[in-house]
Amino acid sequence: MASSTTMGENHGEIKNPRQVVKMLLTELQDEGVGAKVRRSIGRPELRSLDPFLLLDEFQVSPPAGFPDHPHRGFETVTYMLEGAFTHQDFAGHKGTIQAGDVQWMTAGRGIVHSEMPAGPGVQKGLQLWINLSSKDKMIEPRYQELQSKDITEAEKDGVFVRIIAGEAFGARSPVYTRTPTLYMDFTMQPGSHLQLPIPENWNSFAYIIDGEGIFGNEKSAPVKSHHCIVFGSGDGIEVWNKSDTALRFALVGGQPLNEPVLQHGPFVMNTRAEIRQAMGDYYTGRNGFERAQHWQSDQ
Ligand code: FJE
Ligand code: FE
Repeated sequence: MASSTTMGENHGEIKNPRQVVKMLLTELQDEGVGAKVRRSIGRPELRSLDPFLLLDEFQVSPPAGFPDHPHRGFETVTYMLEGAFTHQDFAGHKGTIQAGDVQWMTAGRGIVHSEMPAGPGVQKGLQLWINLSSKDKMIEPRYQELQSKDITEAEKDGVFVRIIAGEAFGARSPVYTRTPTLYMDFTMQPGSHLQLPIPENWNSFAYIIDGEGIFGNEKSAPVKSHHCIVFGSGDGIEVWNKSDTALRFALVGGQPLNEPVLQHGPFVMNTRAEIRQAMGDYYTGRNGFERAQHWQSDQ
């Protein structure tokens, strides 16, 4: 084994690159109150990609936003691309995330919050929903918040990466992923080539933010912005930027939970009985939703 590698980790050599098995172009749809999102994971053609439930690229100008709403049974990861968003929750947790910042929110047994643009004009970002395993669905809520300056970055041969979760080019994110997940923001310069290992049994997808790239097979057609591509099985991914502008994309991978997924809007549980319980708990203020009844955000 090469001396620069960590024991047990594959740091580059891809023997069986994952191929693109699905591709879809996202379209703007209405969500929240007056907000617009481009949904990839979570739409009818791609209900979920275990453990992922949803990926929205959101673009929101005041007064639109996502006013007071609950979550139970999963995590939301908000990554700002442009502008800023303010959130407030029913336990008094507040904050504003700016371009490049990440809020990793483990809703667990229950969060009620608002997510609203923090300034005038269009505010943009990505929101990913990651399912929690049955044993973690009712844990205490938790936040992991990273400012842009605290996000691990690495660079290799014209490929720049911001590591939101997991490991790339020997660098690692400090984020704890309860459901094992990798989440990268890659920028590839023209002419660059990327190989990145992803554990064999994980599901993975990419969402193109800017530019165009060739994924999986060097001879395939380039994929442009606002497309989501799902990778098949293999030990990693290969990407080429053969265009004359930078390519930016989010890469997400995760270990499937292989459990039943019952979703009712913002409640994601394993059985219908647990969904009924979540709705009842929210309306009656129990089992983690105690503060829900008398709380209202001030935005
Ligand atoms: C939600 C409707 C919603 N995508 N992207 C129903 F709008 C939401 C929701 C969001 C959301 C929030 C942000 Cl900041 C970004 C989003 C949907 O808040 F959770 C349900 N259930
Ligand atoms: Fe939310």
